[in-house]
Amino acid sequence: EKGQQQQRATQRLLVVANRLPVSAQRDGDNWDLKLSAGGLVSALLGVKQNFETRWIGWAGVNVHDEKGRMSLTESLASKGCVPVFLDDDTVDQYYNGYCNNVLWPLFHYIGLSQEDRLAGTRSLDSQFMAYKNANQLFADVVFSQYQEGDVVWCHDYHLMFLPKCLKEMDPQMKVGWFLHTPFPSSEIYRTLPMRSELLKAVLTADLIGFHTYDYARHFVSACTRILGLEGTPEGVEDQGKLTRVAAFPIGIDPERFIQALETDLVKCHIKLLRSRFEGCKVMLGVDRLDMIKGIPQKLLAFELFLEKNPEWREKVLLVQIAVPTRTDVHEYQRLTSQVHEIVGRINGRFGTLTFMPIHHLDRSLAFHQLCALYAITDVLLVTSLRDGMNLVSYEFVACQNEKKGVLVLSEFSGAAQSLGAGAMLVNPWNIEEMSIAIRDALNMPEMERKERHNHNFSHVTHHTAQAWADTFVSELNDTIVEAELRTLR
Ligand code: ADQ
Repeated sequence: EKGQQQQRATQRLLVVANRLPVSAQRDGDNWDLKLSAGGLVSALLGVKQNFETRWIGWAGVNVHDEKGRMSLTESLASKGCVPVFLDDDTVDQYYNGYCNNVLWPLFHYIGLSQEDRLAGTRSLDSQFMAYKNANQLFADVVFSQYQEGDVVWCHDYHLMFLPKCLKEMDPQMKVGWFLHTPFPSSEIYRTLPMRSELLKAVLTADLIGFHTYDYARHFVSACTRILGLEGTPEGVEDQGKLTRVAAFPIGIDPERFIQALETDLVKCHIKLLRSRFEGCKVMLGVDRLDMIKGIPQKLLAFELFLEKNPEWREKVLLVQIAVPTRTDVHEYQRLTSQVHEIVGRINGRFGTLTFMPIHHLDRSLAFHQLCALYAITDVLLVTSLRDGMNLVSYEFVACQNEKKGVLVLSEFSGAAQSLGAGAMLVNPWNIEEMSIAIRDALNMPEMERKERHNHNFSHVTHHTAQAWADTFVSELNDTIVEAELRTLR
């Protein structure tokens, strides 16, 4: 056992995701590298302690000259990162096209209009081809880094073909795949034209992980209904070969937030915000500006709340931070204008010369600002229409040990399964129900707030990112690769 632990302590983990944890920007002959924000990055930074980690992925820039590619590769090496280079057409067809226009909406139950979907089918074949080619490019880079004994962990819907490409290159390679989004009901999944090929590719992995038991069950039933394979409590069986499928709920690094609250910088910012919002309850939303996050629904619920509860006007404000993403996609531009229009209307209806009910920011915040905002908030509103997990709710809980604020949480987020007992669960499609939840959250007695918070805090501090990664990788280590099994037989 001890020897095994020692072996694991020095084991190399190759983490493969579409995006590297750093974004690169060119400055002449040099590269400016910035740590990118996001759930996956913060979660995986925790795993470093137990494994020697190497990251493989796209750096978010297209580099056309060999000199530039070499210098970027060199700069990234100092951060333990290895770049995959994609050309413009691949980024357009694989990333904007197949990943973001096909898989992302489908996995989040976002129905495209029949017209849009029909128009999309014309380019679907070439996008799918680009998707497979891009996955092969990732595989080539992984293979160039791979040493015997390494474990390879593939992430997310961008890389469903990667396990297959890797196993074709080396059947002995230990390969795991984890999905950060929901996996939809098989009734939704089976409308995808390439449904079988994608499932078969994922099934070549040794371990397949999801955030919740429901997503794992949806995946297994897609395999049984579409591929005719056998689903077992352990996973999916194909002619005696079992692919393990299980739930591994992600977490955050709570200490990072708890310690930040003790720093002078955050304390100073907390003071500033408190005096700025004095005499007012603060509600908060922190989301990427994405259609899955239910931002318009949240705003409409707040509007209805103000309409029905005039005694709360000028006594509560909503701070909504919405980081723009995928800004070149038409649907996202439409969402931005829709959100701006609703915010304008509500501020126009309920604002006064000295008070605006909604503070809406279209930008990302620095870590210390985010921590301070979480700490002074009375009610956090997470109204996702679908969300794999939702780490914002975890981060809020980590920062609320003093205030013990209320978490209003969509029942369609993965987090509803882990924080459901402490949060107030809502259906984001029911605007009236949400407006009542807002009122009840603002009026909740301290005793109840404490009880609910303690429940959530205990979960967030016990189910950390580190524990998530350790569990996944150690289970992956324990799987017996099919090729090994054949030699044992
Ligand atoms: P996301 O959809 O990005 O992640 P989430 O899990 O909430 O959603 O993580 C967002 C991260 O970005 C958080 O760490 C948050 O602090 C940060 N962030 C958001 N807005 C910010 C802002 N304005 N300024 C600074 N930082 C900001 C995907 C899935 C989720 C899943 C994660 C991890 O969609 O369902 O939980 O991956 O698996």
